[in-house]
Amino acid sequence: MPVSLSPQTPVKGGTATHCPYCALQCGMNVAVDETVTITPRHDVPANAGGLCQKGWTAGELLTGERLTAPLLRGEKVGWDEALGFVADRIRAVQAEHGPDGVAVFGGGGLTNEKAYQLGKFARVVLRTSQIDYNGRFCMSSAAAATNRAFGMDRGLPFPITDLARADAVLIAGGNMAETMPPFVRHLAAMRAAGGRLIVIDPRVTATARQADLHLQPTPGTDLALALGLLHIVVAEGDVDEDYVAARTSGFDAVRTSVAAWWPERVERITGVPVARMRAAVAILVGANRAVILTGRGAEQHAKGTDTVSAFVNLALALGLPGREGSGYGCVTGQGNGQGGREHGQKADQLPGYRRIDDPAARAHVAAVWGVDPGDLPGPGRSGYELLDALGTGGGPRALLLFGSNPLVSAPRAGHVAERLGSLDLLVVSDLVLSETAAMADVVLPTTQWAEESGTMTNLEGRVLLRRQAAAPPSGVRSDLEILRGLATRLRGTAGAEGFPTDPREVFDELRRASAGGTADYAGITYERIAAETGVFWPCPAEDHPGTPRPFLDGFATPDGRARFVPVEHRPPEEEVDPEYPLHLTTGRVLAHYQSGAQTRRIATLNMAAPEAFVELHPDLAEHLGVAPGETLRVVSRRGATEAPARVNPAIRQDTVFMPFHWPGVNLLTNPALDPVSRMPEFKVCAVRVERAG
Ligand SMILES: Nc1nc2c(c(=O)[nH]1)N[C@H]1C(S)=C(S)[C@@H](COP(=O)(O)OP(=O)(O)OC[C@H]3O[C@@H](n4cnc5c(=O)[nH]c(N)nc54)[C@H](O)[C@@H]3O)O[C@H]1N2
Ligand SMILES: Nc1nc2c(c(=O)[nH]1)N[C@H]1C(S)=C(S)[C@@H](COP(=O)(O)OP(=O)(O)OC[C@H]3O[C@@H](n4cnc5c(=O)[nH]c(N)nc54)[C@H](O)[C@@H]3O)O[C@H]1N2
Ligand code: SF4
Ligand SMILES: [Mo]
Repeated sequence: MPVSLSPQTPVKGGTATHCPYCALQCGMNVAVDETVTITPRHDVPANAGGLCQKGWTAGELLTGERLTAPLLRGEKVGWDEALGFVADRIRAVQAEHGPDGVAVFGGGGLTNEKAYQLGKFARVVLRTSQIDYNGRFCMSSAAAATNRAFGMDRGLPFPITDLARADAVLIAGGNMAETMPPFVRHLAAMRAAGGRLIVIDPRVTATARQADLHLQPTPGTDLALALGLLHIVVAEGDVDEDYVAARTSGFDAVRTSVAAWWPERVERITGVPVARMRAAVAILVGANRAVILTGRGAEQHAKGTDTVSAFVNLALALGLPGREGSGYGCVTGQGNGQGGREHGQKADQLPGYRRIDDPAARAHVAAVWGVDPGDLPGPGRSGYELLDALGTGGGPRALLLFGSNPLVSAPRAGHVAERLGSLDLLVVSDLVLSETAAMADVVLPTTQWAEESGTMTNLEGRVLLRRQAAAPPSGVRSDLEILRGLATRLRGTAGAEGFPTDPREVFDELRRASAGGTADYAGITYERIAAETGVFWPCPAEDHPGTPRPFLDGFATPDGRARFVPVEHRPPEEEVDPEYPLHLTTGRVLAHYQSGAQTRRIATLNMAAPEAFVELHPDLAEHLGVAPGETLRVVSRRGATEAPARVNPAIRQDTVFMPFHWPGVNLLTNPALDPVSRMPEFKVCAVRVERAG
């Protein structure tokens, strides 16, 4: 039976769909008449009847402030004029600078269909290698480390409901109580059944407060901590030798490399007492089933990939990955952070998680696209390197941006603003006039979330159907329509044929393009997703059940064994010194999402969290002579920003924390990049804090 995607479908309580925001992709019903009513779905295991504040208020996105006409240098124009202008300028830039003169930047919030089409548009219509996306700032370190260990990057390689069955869960650098509140239900169920939670975070977060054991390291020292935990496991004879022998390779080098990381040395680097490290190991070793998770706190560092490898090594030594109820997982962040990193908006990637430098992958995808493999460009620059190159000598002169607000969210944002400002052409497709859209030559107003249909792959690797629940306002077009409009103007009607606007048609092509790849969606259909409440990839055929736990029988490496990777600790790129004596770390609060472009326009959320703040310890506040609420100036080598003080004993004395949902904090952050993943060091840089004025 065909699945209805129409907003008119009379579904009791509204249309069954999913949240516009994070990777939990909570199921919700959206009912639209004069008002929008949102109720949680109970049939989606990730949230099972729960929603957070952002989900409950998401209806305001549909009724609130919104772009409804294209803007050309700030003036409202018709679509024909806007798209014609963009196409003319693209032609002119490429005539002068070649195909790579035009770049594309995407986002992990885009549906699979959009992410796929954006990658295809870049390679087939623009023929540019210069495409990357904001997932580079998000999941790239975890992805790089799990690819090298398991041969596959599927955030959680098990259903989220497995957490409730664990005897122990360790979370390194994740604050789910604020970033994915319904996630905590699974942890609470685990604890209610006697399981224990360990949290590693420099702050006593809402999540850490629910933990049985909290380790509070100096920012940027998780790698040493993970090496120290593995040292203890080895020293105590607690390595699962049978598992290591049967299912892994490379342990000897790791065993040798952790020998030097005795606990007292690790305590000196991390500030975590030896007794707490031993307690953490005792909980993990004593557990029948255990799960180790990492979040951005451990990953967003210039050594994020090695840090994740160190936690994966720990999980492997304990025999966890590929065992039912146990494992290692990275907690994906953006709504389609998982699917968005599989289908080709990444600089080195083709659909199905294929590598763009692999001749077989190029041949397969080129055949689906009806082009010559030799015409596909090679790998381009990574996210920050792309932004950094804009408008420079050999860099792109034009940028098309879909689904990101880098003026607020990119590191060293002052420099990024300069680079964006030096372009010959900046085009932004968005629903709202984000800070980045406000500086664009052309703004294209697009449909959002509940106004269109498409698939999203949640943090479990479960492909979901986000159904249209409302009619879009007149004047806006979907990203798929925008891409077709540009393809028509740049390649003629024949060239635009490969750019349909019906998401289902795009998905059917994505299935073929991904077939045989790591992220194989060939057997997934809209009908199956609807009937089965999501299908786990890989799913190579329509009669294949999907793969909730891909590593049970073997890992996705050539020999089926997981690979230990020896790694060494190194300090953050920027260490504190007398001039910049404090660590700045950054992250999220419950009420706002990312750069805040969407949530700062929602009244209820603004009331809950009206402005940025600087969280600092009472002792530090006293030392600086700062009163709660007083405006502080925070200065790094790259910039300065001001925000009120929030004095809180829940943070280390040597560290201050700021959320990045408002412009400001990223003026300070360090764009030092991880050598493998090209992830910027969002989570630690050196600052000084002064009283403003
Ligand atoms: N409310 C809300 N929820 C969101 C989002 C949002 O913007 N707002 N965004 C979504 C997205 S895209 C993502 S990626 C996820 C992110 O989800 P999380 O990873 O949970 O979020 P963060 O707040 O960035 O970082 C988590 C924690 O890392 C800690 N931390 C900082 N430095 C370090 C360090 O050096 N080591 C360790 N161990 N911890 C450190 C911080 O104190 C923070 O509590 O959230 C998703 N959900
Ligand atoms: N200091 C610091 N900086 C960080 C982080 C941190 O922890 N600390 N975290 C990083 C992380 S993990 C992430 S994921 C990034 C996220 O940061 P951004 O990439 O800026 O993400 P958003 O704010 O979600 O921006 C999405 C934009 O796309 C628009 N949009 C939403 N849906 C669609 C759509 O379907 N089509 C189009 N065309 N537009 C759409 C929204 O309105 C919004 O303007 O920030 C990173 N920056
Ligand atoms: S936890 Fe994430 S998906 Fe669920 S309601 Fe909140 S923002 Fe939406
Ligand atoms: Mo993210």
